[in-house]
This record gives sequence, structure tokens and C-alpha cells, in this order.
Amino acid sequence: MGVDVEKVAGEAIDLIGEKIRNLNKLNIIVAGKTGVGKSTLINSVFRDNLAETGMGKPVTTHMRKITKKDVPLAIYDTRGFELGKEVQSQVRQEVIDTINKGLSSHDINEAIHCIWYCINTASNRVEPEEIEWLKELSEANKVTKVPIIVVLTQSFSKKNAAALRNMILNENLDIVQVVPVLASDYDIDDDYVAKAYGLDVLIQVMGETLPDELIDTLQNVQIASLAEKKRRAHAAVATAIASATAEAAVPIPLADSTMLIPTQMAMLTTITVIFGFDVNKTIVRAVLSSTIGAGGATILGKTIASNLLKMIPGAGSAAGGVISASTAGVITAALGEAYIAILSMVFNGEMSIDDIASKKGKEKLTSLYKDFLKRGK
Ligand SMILES: Nc1nc2c(ncn2[C@@H]2O[C@H](COP(=O)(O)OP(=O)(O)OP(=O)(O)O)[C@@H](O)[C@H]2O)c(=O)[nH]1
Ligand SMILES: [Mg+2]
Repeated sequence: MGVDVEKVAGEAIDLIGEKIRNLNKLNIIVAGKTGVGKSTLINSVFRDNLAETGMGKPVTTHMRKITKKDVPLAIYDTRGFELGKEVQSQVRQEVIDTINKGLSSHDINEAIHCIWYCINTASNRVEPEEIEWLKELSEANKVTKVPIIVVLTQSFSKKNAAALRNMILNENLDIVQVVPVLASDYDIDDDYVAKAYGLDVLIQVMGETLPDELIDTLQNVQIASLAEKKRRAHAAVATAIASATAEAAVPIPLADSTMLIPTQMAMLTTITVIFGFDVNKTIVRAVLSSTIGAGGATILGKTIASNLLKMIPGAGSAAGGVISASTAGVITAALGEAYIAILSMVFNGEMSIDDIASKKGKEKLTSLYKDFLKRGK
């Protein structure tokens, strides 16, 4: 006896869809003069080439809202910071109005959660009015409390970026951080290319700044930091281990091992959302059948469970036909870790998401899963 792989895969897909639909929407204002690299930054940090997909929808005279179907993110892109004092002050007012409008909605999906103010390091100077504007914004922010992150774009010279960063930090502004980045590789000479960097730091700072109810969203939409995705995914595994351990506080007879499945599916769902890949039923089926299904048509039936137990050091002989709390934890951890490891390979471009369902992908998953089981706790 066990549970039908097909059925569980279908339920997991429904769970994933539901969780994605229910993600809170992240709203960011990206401000800065024309040409500083706002669009390049947006496309390098977020999935789905957001800034290339059109001009966005005008929301004020100098602001456009960029959204894309199935991406729980809205970017407010500003124009006109370079167009002389009068326009500048209009843009500033529009930024503040947009923040206030979001606040008065009392809806997390409408609120502005963060401002990235972009300054081009390569231009080698900061206009005094930019510092003035940051002062003004951070003053207004004492009421609105929207975190401001200054992003130093096109920082191929790390030395210039560090100097500019210190200069801005010395202004004692009410800002979260000043983060130098190079959003994409930069050809300095024919034979010298400055490598992109800093976007992972930006995501880390965002992760520390945003409230917890936006972190799954942040991880879902960002493509700049594998480390941050993994950190969040490992937290989901830890939660599932705690649940599985509690569920098996009274040892579970092998035939009832399927009672661990809901906890494990919730874990796989969260990890899927964090990685932000388009995971379909074929892929979920492959993940299940090459781990807790061990090649069978069912998962965690009596036979499969007893085979899995044999792989866990100490568990097989001591089990006496039951799954103990610690063994339930090990099985759950191994599933979560194997899934994180294979999705990390996809993130790194070592395979495509659909390759997971190939023979090679499934073999990789099985070997990862076995390794994690053998490691035990
Ligand atoms: N190699 C490299 N080029 C960059 C980077 N950031 C910006 N650029 C270049 O600088 C130019 C302007 O960048 P955009 O991203 O279009 O700047 P923007 O702020 O969106 O400009 P507007 O939309 O006009 O306000 C483009 O030619 C980019 O390719 C970077 O990190 N690396
Ligand atoms: Mg642009």
C-alpha cells in the first residue's frame, strides 16, 4: 500500500498554483536619472526581463508601473530627474504622492515597500541636488517609513564606488544601505571585462529590510542570489522536519508512513515558490518517483518505506516495523535537500528545469536523495 504518485503530483501542482496566486505583491520604486542603468538593473535582478517587456503603464506624469503576468512584482520607474529643477521637484512630489497613496490603501499589495535610488558611479560625480533630494526623501520618510536603498550603478571601478559610498554614508541620511553594483559584465577594453557583482548583496539587504510576509515573494521574483534562495528554502526544510518529527512522536507503523506526505508536499511547494521556476506536473512526478517513491507507482508505501529505512544508518535495524521521529525527520530532510540541490543546478544553468524529468535528472535526484538519507541526521 501507498499513495498514488499521479494523485500526489496533481495535488502538489494545485498547492503550488495556489501558493503563487496568494503571494503578496512586492512594489518597488526605482528612481534615478536617465541612463544610470535602471532598466539594466531591473532585468538583472528580477526574472522574466521585466523592463524590456514594454513601457509599462503611466501612473503619474513621470512614473510608469511595470508589471508582468504571473510575476508578483510591480516596479515604478521614474523619468525626468535630469530635466531641470522644476521637473525634478514634480517627480519628487509624484514619488511622495505615490508612497502616500499606497499607505492610505492599508493594503500590503498596494503599498510601496522599498525605494531604490540609483546613482551612476561611472559619471564620477554626484550632483548636490541628488543629495538634497535624498535628504528630502529621507525626511519625508520619517513619516512614511519606506526603506530607501541607494544603488550605485555601473560600479566597474570598485575604488570609485567605495569613495562615493563613503561620501553618501557621511551625509547621515535616513537610508538602509548604499550598495555598489555592476548589473552586467562591462567591457573596459578588448581584453579586459569587469565582471558583474553586487546584486546578491542588494538581495541580501532587501531580505533583511522587507517584512516577513514579502520574503517568499522576493525570493520568487529575484534571480540574483542563489544563496538567499537556499537560505529561505532551508528554513522551509527545517519547518517540515519539525512537523514530521512531531507527527512521528509516537512511532508510525510502516503502512501509515504516508501520513508524512502532506507535510512533505507543503515543503516542496514552498521550495518551488522560492526558486520561481515553472514546475509542472511531469517534474513533480519525477521528483516524487525518484525519491520517496523510489521508482514505484506509489510513494511511501510499506515496501518503499522499509527500503528507505535500510539506507538510513541505524534506522533499519532499530525500527522494528515503525518509523521513529528521527527517521521521519531524516526522510523529510533528504527529500527537501535533494530538491534544493537539483533546483540549484537549474539555477546555475547546469540543467534546464525540464531536464529534471529526464532519465539523467531522475538518476541524479535518486543519488542525491540516497546520499542525504545516508548522511542521516
Ligand atoms: N555593461 C553594462 N552596461 C550598463 C550597466 N548598466 C547600464 N548600462 C548601460 O548604460 C546604458 C543605460 O542603461 P539603462 O539601463 O537603459 O538606463 P536607464 O536608467 O533605464 O535609462 P532610462 O530608461 O533612459 O531612464 C545602456 O546602454 C546600458 O547597457 C551595467 O551594469 N553594465
Ligand atoms: Mg530604463
